[in-house]
Amino acid sequence: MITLLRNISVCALLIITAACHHEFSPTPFGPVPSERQLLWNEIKFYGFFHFGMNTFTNKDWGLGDESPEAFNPTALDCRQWVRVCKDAGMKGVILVVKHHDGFCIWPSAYTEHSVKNSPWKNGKGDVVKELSEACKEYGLKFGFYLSPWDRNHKDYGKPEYVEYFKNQLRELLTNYGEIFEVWFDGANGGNGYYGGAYETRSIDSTYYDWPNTLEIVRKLQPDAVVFSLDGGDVRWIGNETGWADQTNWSLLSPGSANFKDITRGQENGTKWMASEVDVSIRPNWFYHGFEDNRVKSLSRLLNIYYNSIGKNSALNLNLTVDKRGLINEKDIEQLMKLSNAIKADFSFNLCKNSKIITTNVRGNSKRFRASNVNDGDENTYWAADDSITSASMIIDFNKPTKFNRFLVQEYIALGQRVQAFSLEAFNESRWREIASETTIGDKRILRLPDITASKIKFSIKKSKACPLISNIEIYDAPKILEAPVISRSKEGIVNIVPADPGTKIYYTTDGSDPSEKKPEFTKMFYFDGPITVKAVAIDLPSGLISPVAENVFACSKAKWKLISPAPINDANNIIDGDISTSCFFKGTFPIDLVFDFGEVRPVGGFRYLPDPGGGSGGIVTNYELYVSDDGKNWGRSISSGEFSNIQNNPVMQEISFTPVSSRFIKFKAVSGINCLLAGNINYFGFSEMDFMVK
Ligand code: FUL
Repeated sequence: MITLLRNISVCALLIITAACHHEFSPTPFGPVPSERQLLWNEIKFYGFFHFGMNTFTNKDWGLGDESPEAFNPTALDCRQWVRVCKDAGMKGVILVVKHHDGFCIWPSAYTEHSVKNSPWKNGKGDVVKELSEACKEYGLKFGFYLSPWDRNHKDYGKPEYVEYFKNQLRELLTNYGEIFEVWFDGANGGNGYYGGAYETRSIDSTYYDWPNTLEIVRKLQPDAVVFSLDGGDVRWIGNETGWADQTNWSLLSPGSANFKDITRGQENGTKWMASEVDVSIRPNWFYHGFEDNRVKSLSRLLNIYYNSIGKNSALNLNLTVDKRGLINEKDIEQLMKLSNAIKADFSFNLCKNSKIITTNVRGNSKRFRASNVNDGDENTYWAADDSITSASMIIDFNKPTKFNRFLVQEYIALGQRVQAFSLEAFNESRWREIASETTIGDKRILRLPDITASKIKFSIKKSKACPLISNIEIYDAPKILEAPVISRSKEGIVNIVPADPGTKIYYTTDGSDPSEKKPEFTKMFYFDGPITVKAVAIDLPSGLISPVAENVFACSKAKWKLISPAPINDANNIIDGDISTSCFFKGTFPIDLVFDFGEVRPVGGFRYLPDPGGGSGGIVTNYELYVSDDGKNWGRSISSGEFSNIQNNPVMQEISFTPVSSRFIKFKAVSGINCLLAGNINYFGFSEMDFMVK
């Protein structure tokens, strides 16, 4: 009898507990991630590979008329690519299998424009196969980028091409094992070869039949996310420079979202669409030897890491594979610096042994206790009661502790909730606010100045529903120094500015590496001719050294003048060697910029940097260049072309050609984009024009 009663009461208790658990469990709020979005979320940091026809033609966008004969890597080794990614802490890779030029790096059954007609492995090679197998071997996820825009295909713009595109998609989704992400580029339509037509073809948003095209992915690879704003699961962050906004909602109403919404997400978005930051380790996406000295520095890469992964985004970092078919050594060197710095920054979690005290625990239940935020398990979380939309917790170190990183995560399976949070540090018997922020999302990492405190207060100021926090980590990351900035004015005055105050600068002008043993830079100097300046910043007390900064200057621009057209502001801004100033013009395309070098000089190339306002400043996409001895009679153009991906990636464009001697030069901006229309007047913004004058 007693046993029976005991059993009955145990049962009752179990029922009550179960009921309570049910009652206590927070319900999802707003759109939540799907199963495949949650799987993708775990991958977070992955490598992007742009390798194809452009690698061999030295372009970033091919026109589509390139010959498959050109594709011939001499030592391709996809296992090297995957090993590098794995060593760097990446969990997956995305391969560009067909870029806008239409060349397929797998032997597609639907075209002759592929590796099968290249000399590489006598036409028997398949890069997609080699890379997907290497991924399997090393345990990394594999995904692909397939450009919808195809400048090679004769039917591009017609329904036949869409069938071709779908067939290729099926091929890729069927023959290469598990796929984690399918990347569809938004760059679509324009001029191209198109089977010999050499014309401009535009398409509208319905052209690719996205609902049915996406259905192919859903059916063949249900766990793969699609990177696309047209019905996809993951959204582009809106730039190719490597940053997400401070405020970043993983929600979007895709149909009605404007550019700003794409960057920041939408607080009341109707669909879960977390962001991916895609950025290249070099200025452009494909390998170009002339960029070997422009691989991003450690400090830039770290900024990218904190501005993507630290701001509720994934990071898809592009590495360039050179003509050998190997990731270039320069890329590996910088990537490894990044990976070591990440390891060092997150080496010891100061939160581990601290006590966590909170003002509210949901239903006073152990299941939602505050210590869930530092139990190392992202599936447990601290939750407040349903009525609570602001709450705080104290992380007690028990002794003064120095830190400079704060990492926090929401339990996103039940929705993104937090709208505002702050941090306070307790030191010398008072609380002081050290950060006031907006969204958290899956992961937010704050980079703070060095702070010493015995306690930290983390307060959620505003939340759409009761906050659910799964993880908090605190670190004391080592310092790194940034490279100094070297510039030369139009008049030939060289200046070097340290990025970190208090550091000393040492420099060279003979090409050798700068160090403490070389001259210290104490004041600006004049140098008129061609010169290479290298510099480092050194923090003498700690011995920390910055990366080497290098700037190669041609002849000074002291005698240069912009002759026409008359700009809206100071004409010197376009040639002052200072990229922080811009020169604006009014007009319509084509617009001719005529420069006078003041004397006849050999010119071997030019650089063009649009105003960073980009969208509002007007960007030139196609140009022609002419020279003249008198500024009146211009011969045939000595160089012409397109700045292919400049809209998404408005970096310095650098063009070289066989040197010609001349006194006057005309840069004809043939066409462009994003020129702010005021009435029917366009504005063009040039940050800098530079000619390689010897
Ligand atoms: C852009 C393309 O136009 C670039 O060439 C590059 O592939 C980048 C990832 O996406 O839209």
